[in-house]
Amino acid sequence: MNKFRLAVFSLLVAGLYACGGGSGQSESKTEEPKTSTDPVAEANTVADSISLTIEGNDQMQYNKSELKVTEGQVVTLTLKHVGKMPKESMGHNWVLLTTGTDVAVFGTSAVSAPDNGYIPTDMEDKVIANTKVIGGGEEVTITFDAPKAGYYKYICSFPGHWGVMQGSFVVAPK
Ligand SMILES: [Cu+2]
Repeated sequence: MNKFRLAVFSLLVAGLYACGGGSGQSESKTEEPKTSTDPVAEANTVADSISLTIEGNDQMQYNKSELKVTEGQVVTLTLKHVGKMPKESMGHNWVLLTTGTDVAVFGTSAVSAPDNGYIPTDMEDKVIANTKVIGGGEEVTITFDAPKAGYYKYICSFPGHWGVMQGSFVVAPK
């Protein structure tokens, strides 16, 4: 019995020495962060780019009231006019405005800028990205960098449309 205990004790001591050894300790230290960091890093990985599609119709409506992206993403946005009316009477575009832009002022000013795609020339600095105006059956695609995290507004700046055709563009933090 005593012999057995002694044997177990010496095994434990041997084990402790082995674990306490320089190489044994540093090995377990470097391995631990590896296994705990990797899954987290993977969970936080965000795609470098994102593709969005939004439709406009002959009833003066977008089919989406909110679009979401993540900071730093390259955004490819396609606007489809799923109606049949020409762009002279039911044109649509998609205009992403900087935070704090007065949507009503922008939308009202746009009326006087048909030659500039209904982007008021004195408010171009309020535009983060925009498509040209399209008519029924047409579509247009633009690519731009997502702005910094926050809440933005997008509108159709075709005369009289901004009041109904607008939505939120949400940029999530990375
Ligand atoms: Cu419109």
